[in-house]
Amino acid sequence: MKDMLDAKKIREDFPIFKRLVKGKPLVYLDSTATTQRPNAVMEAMDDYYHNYNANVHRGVYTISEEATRAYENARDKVSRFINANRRECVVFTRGTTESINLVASSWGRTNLKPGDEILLSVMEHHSNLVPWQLVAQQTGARLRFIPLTRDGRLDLEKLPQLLSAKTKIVSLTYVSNVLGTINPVASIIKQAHAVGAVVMIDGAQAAPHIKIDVQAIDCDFLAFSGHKMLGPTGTGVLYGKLHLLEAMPPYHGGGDMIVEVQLERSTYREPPGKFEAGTPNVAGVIGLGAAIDYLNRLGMEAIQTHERALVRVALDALKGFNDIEVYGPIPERSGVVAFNMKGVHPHDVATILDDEGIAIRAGHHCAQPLMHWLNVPATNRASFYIYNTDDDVERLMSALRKVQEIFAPVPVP
Ligand code: 7TS
Repeated sequence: MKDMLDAKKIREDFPIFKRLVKGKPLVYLDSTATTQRPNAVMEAMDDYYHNYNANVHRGVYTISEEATRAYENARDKVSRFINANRRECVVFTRGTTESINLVASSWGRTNLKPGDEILLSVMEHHSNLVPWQLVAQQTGARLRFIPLTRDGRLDLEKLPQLLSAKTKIVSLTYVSNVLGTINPVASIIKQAHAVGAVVMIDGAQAAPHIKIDVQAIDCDFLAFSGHKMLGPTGTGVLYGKLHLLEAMPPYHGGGDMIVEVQLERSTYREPPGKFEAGTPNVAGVIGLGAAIDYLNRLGMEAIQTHERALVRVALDALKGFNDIEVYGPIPERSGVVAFNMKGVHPHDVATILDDEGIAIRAGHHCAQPLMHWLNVPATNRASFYIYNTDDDVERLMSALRKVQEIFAPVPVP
């Protein structure tokens, strides 16, 4: 059945759930940082290393051809996964961070000049802020920011004032890694295109959780990471519209990205080869292809339904705590719940939860400007994915009750 996930059965595909942490079964609630990996992904990588390990795009011998085919086959899988119109629009990178840096450096340094504006938002992850700060310093372009509403959405009433002929690029997250907000990117992209701006979407928290259709939303660039969607670390994707990729200079120089090299100058391959200098993460990309197969078997709609159900249960249960504040829109959000317990530092909460075998993240979640906006130094964050169950939510809640007991004020005699 494609519309319901059987999380208990899914867990059998993930060897990590066999282990104990502090003598208790692991409750993993930090998939926003990185997901766990199913056997199918590790087996696909093992198969490459065991049976056809060779470099790609260069050998004329059998195993190199097999490796090249598997690597390029993964590009087809990614391309279909996001509904790209051409496989050449898919560039393999090390992750979202590298994909955004690639666009900021290559597109940004070529197209931005003093007086131009780069529009971001207050809810961005550092990896969609710092690369633009760097390129703004280098080009003289100015950074502007979409503010947030009180419940943690983009304040889109301000968008018309922020967009103008000066806006050259808008770069926004599809889904917030802290608030869980799912931004209405298609409509924002339409408005940005109307003033002639190019739009980059940070899809790190979208690709694992919701169906992305790059043609439907009409983004110019999209970045995401393999390790947040069951794939290996060190893998990622940059999707770009072909005419933009063709016009951009290479980001890294080296082997495999050239047509001809002379001592003083070189000519480059067409995209995506132009952006994939050096030996790529062949095993990782093959693993990412296997991760996409796994997600497709489950179905992205079923994944989103499952996460929404878990989040609803978690939000309802948290209402029972009068000392817990939850951040972000309620109820529609992706599988993330950030919260604080009054008077208890998030690191203390996370440490006590760890004693119960429960992994949540505590900190600023690489979103310090968002923390300033929330007026907190840090939050706790539980995030849910395909392998989480109602039991996990229940264990989280009983561990939070334990935190309450530990931090309960001592009665004055
Ligand atoms: N953008 C968003 C929205 C993210 O959530 C993250 C990582 C990144 C970009 C960077 O991805 P990377 O794979 O290149 O590192 N987010 C988190 C997080 O929330 N906790 O740890 C990493």
